[in-house]
Amino acid sequence: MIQLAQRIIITTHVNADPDAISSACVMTEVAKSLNRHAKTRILLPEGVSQESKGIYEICKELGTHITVVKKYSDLEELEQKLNDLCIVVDVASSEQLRLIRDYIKQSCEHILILDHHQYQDLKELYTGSRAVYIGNETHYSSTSEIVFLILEKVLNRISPENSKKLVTILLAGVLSDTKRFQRIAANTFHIVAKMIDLGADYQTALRIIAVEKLPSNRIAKIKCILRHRGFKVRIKGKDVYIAVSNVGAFESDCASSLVALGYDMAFVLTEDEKLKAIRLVYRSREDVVMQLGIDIFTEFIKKLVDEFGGGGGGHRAAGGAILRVHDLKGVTAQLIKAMHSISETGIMEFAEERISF
Ligand SMILES: [Mn+2]
Repeated sequence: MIQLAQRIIITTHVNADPDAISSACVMTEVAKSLNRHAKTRILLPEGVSQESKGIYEICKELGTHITVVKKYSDLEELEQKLNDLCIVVDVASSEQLRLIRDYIKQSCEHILILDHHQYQDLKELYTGSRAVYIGNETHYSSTSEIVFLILEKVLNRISPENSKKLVTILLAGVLSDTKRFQRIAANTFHIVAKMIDLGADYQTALRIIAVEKLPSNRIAKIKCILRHRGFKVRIKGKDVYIAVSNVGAFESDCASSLVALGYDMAFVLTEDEKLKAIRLVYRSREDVVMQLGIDIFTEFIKKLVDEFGGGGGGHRAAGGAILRVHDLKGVTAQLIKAMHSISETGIMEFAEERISF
């Protein structure tokens, strides 16, 4: 099919993650190695995720034609001709094609679907027996593994230098989808070993998907830790550690850092100058909240919303609110009051001396 095609489209889900972009990029090279004459291009609905930027650059360096579709008019640059073949990778539901969903439905004569998700809804693509599916969620933990097995067959047609790049980005795709091998399928390690044998560079793969946090994010977290107050309360006979802090931005990273530090719950306040209000986020250890059988939203957030106005949302263990008051002290005082009312033995605040010079 690839050999006979004149126009080939390769596409994936919105906000392509490393597994999606690597699979699309490698399938493009597979198609090009089999058919130099076809017009082969990648269509990306809405672009790529932060983690995928490095892979996107490598893919561009390989000379791949990539069109990012952010609005319908971006599709106009494609001639209104039929595509002989569309290869849809890492897509579990046609909804995930977002803006290009109709284009794929209408312009593709044949569709090859490569995917590893357990639950799929791709009925729309199968009309008139034009679609073929390759994948199996118990065998493969990522689409990159499936694509690797296809790439292997044509490696003799690709330069050794490019082969190494392609297997490395596929390895990055596997690393990302398995959360660095925390969840794998039957064939994952076998395929990864073959990738390494063929020149995949593990360190490079790890590095290209590492997201560099902005320096401002780091500063926000440091301020959050320096400003925080720590409390111990007693709920259902158990000691529970609660942190309260405030920061100008990155409040959810701040709250997660406090939980990572050892607190069971963290509340972080931010003054919103535009809204003249206080934004609040809360994060907690899911296991502790479950054990205690409490709901942070009802025990804390709802009380604050009743007091100050505003609204909030989230789950029993994580969420946020906007409070219609421009008063950090007032909100903090109210939070401490809520701790008092939930605690069986009053509250204890941690206090440590600082070394003074
Ligand atoms: Mn995937």
